[in-house]
Amino acid sequence: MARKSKSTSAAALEARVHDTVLTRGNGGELHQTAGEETPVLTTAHGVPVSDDQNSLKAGTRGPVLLEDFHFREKIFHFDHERIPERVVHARGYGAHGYFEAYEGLAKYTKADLFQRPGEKTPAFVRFSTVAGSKGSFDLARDVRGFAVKIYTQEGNWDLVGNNIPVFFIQDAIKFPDIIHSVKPEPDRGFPQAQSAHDNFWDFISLTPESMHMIMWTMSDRAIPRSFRFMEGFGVHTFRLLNEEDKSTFVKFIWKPKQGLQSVVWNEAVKINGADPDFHRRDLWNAIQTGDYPEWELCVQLFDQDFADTFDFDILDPTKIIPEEIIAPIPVGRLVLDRMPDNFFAETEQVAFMTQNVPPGIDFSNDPLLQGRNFSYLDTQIKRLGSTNFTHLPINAPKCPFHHFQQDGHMAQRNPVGRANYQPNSWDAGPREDPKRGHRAYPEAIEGAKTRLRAESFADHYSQARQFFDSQTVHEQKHIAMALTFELSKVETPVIRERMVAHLLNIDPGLAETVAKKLGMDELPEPADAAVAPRDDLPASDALSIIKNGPESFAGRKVGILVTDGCDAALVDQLGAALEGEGATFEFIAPKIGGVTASDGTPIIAHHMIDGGPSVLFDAVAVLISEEGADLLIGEAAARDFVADAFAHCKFIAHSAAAKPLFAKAGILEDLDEGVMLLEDAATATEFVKACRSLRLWAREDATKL
Ligand code: HDE
Repeated sequence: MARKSKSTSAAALEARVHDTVLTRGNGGELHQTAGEETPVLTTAHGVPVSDDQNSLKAGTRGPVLLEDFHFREKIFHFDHERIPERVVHARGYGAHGYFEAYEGLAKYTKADLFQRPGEKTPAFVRFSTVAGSKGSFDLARDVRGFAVKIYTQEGNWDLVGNNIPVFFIQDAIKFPDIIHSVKPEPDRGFPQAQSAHDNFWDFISLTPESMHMIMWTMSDRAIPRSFRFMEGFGVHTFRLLNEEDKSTFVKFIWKPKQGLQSVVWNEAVKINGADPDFHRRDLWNAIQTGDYPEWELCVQLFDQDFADTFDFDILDPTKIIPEEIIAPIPVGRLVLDRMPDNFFAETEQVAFMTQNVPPGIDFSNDPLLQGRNFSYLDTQIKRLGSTNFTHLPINAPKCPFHHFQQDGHMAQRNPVGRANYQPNSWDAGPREDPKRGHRAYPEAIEGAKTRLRAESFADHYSQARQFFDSQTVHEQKHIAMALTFELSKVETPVIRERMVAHLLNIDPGLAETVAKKLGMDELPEPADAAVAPRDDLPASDALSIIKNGPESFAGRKVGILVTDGCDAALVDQLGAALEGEGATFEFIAPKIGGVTASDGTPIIAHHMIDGGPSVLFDAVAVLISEEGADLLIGEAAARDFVADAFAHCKFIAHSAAAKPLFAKAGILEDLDEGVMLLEDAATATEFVKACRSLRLWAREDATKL
């Protein structure tokens, strides 16, 4: 005899219309059928559905009938759920918030959002990696996208930036090439989300203009600890226009109130395995717990006279203007305080476009920016499938808007009335406003039509060297290690050599270290330089992450390893000290069921040890009992927990009983002032204070390159 699945038992079906009935499903989970409170399941056309567990068949064991319109519609829609992922920046994570202007910028720009200090304008931000597919891991070595949409009262302003202020190429015509080179190689379909392969380094080694950007992507900027701890840059020079149409050049920078912080490469590799969603989980947790991340929008303002005297071309997107030359001025703040209700509807369907600028903001002739202004519109049609992507709530302006664009796939707003053109005789519909409308800066342009690159774009090494010179010793070491790692994955020796030839123009010491680590017998000749690299550009502190860390440990997270019998008072004292600082903590225990502390209180674990490795935390505490230590010394994950925290230069608090675990993990002999014994509230506070510097970098000195 045929059996019905349990969830569609006769009782449940009978109760469907009037009662809410809970029945046990096949997996033992609770299923709910519709009652007075619960809405009735319908088809997309609104027809109520009687059974969503079984398809319509001829006989209980017979074939499924084509007539089953509910089944067909459900599968049809499912088959079409995916849209093309973004060709770049496919993996991203977004949040809502607001922008609040400070005083001061109104004299430079008539842009509406800067006119009323203190007023809040809604905003949506999407952070992303560039190279990886949508399902790739968060901690790839990569540039991070930092795209901001501000829904101003004069239209949407999209500042589609990155966490690095320069770019690989000077002309948009090279964009498909650089991206093809970094994406999986076309014959083999790998590697995913990585630049460490021949094609990428082949292209880079043949493209000297990339060298400045390469210094940034090989630095720890490309492995941020959190989206919350990175800067954002508009990259290009833009223009501001005031009421008199006076133009001021501007570069935009987002500075995180939380300070800068990155991970180290060995940590990144492990985080990708332990939690591929590390960055999105971090943003989700911070916003859900009310710890809203905040950035200040800063502007570097300058005029044509400065542009004419600046050592580099302000239209060249491979150059920065050091903050020591033009100080960034804070002109507003961005706060992220709400996660989207639905990832697809908002984060996936949001369409950022560089060409979305309100009156008062205008473009410069940066050839990368000009190319982007075409690409971003074009790509939305491919991705979102219709010219009407502006009808989606996440993309629609929040100010009144009127135009005669009509029809097309999935149009949701259609013109009413007779007039759908202008001028018309019906005195109907919107008209342009020469004063209020967006006007381009009337720059006088003349010149021969050519495909030449300006000579002022020719210096490819000086700022790369300046960036390297501006790093701390430890950061310089990380750059050398990153280059060595990446080039070690390159199988073609000549590509490695070409790269070392470029490095010789940036920093001979760096070139020698990398060549030695790669096992090259001799150094190549330095690469031909179109313009001799300068060595007189002063170091800029703003370029270092370590010099721009946080002032407190707020917003950071400690992993506390506990076992049965752990000292309850110590756990409480550490918890209180962390909360006092605005930091959070999670418990890691041998079993997910948790442990019982010395005073008999239960501690609920967030992770078991394999699920909560120390790489997921900014600092760790090992507050275990003697019996706990006996148990943990036999566990590889527990030994890794402390060995990794130590190797990654993290601060480690511990109970006296933790020593045998340190011994087994091979770090007992090397313990330093960053490994701190917790005895009471005072030592807990000392530990949290020490954590403010995030890492004890001196520990790294023991690691020889
Ligand atoms: Fe993009 N870029 N890009 N890009 N870009 C895209 O647009 C492009 C560049 C950036 O979270 C695409 O909607 C060209 C620089 C971000 O949705 C596409 C060039 C900077 C995002 C595109 C550049 C960026 C994108 C793919 C060279 C930093 C993600 C999907 C001229 C200033 C936005 C999309 C989001 C996305 C083109 C270079 C930032 C194909 C042609 C420089 C943050 O239109």
